[in-house]
Amino acid sequence: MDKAQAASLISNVREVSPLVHNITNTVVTNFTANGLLAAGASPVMAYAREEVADMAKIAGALVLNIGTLTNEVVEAMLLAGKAANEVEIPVILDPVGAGATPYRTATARRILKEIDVQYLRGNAAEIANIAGKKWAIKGVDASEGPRNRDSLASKAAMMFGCIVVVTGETDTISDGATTIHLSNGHPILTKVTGTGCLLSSLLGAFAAVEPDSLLAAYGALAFYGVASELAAEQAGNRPGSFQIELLNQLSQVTPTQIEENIR
Ligand code: ATP
Ligand code: TZP
Ligand code: MG
Ligand code: MG
Repeated sequence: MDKAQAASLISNVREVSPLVHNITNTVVTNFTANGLLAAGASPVMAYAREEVADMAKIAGALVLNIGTLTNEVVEAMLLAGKAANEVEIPVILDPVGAGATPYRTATARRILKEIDVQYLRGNAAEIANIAGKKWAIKGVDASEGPRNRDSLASKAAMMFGCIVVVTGETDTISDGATTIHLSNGHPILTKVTGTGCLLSSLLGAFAAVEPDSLLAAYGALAFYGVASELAAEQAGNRPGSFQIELLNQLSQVTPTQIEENIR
């Protein structure tokens, strides 16, 4: 993967300012909107069955996040997803808490079956549970295991016909044939809720401006990982300060800083 090309994608996001339609959870709505704005994208949250198809059709990407599901939200996601597929914009699924309850697992699988999803982004336990493997999950937080994330990501990618992004201390991106790793980021990301959800929405912004799916994912993860490292440096071991500083760094980090720090 070309590091300079991946690092330059944030400039496209800032220039194009793609509209990202999010149907997300009630915990992270405000943080996600602020994170997208900081990165230069244009966020909208729209949930009503009466409008989701129309909104998806004018967006550059659609992000579906199952963090606080209800049946009404599931219906809205399916309507929006079908509209997004019609106009061929990328659909990102964040299967928050899949495996914690049968409802979450079944809903994630249903969306993958009924909608053409371009990216599935979650922690290892969420991806494993959707793919039919038992992997402990505590609510929405992954429990780390020694198991093979490469094989998990590539098998899930083949199973669902999409790009799978498994995040954690190391991030793994796979389309089933090619598997890429990044080790940017900082442990303090796990101390602020919604940092995974925001990453999924940023993936939408990058996919909206870059048709090469693997490159868009690599660019989004590098951007987020490097920005979070800079934010952690500024904030010290203080999650409250980190949350604010992450927004600052998402708006400030340059392609050169990203390229020099991709790991
Ligand atoms: P979880 O609920 O398990 O925290 P999540 O949906 O919040 O999952 P994460 O896996 O935490 O998503 O990923 C969000 C971001 O945090 C990614 O950029 C990832 O690289 C980073 N990250 C997560 N854990 C670590 C860690 N231990 N060290 C460095 N970066 C991390
Ligand atoms: N509960 C339901 S959704 C949610 C919580 C705590 C937010 C999860 O955010 P993330 O980004 O997966 O940590
Ligand atoms: Mg996290
Ligand atoms: Mg998550």
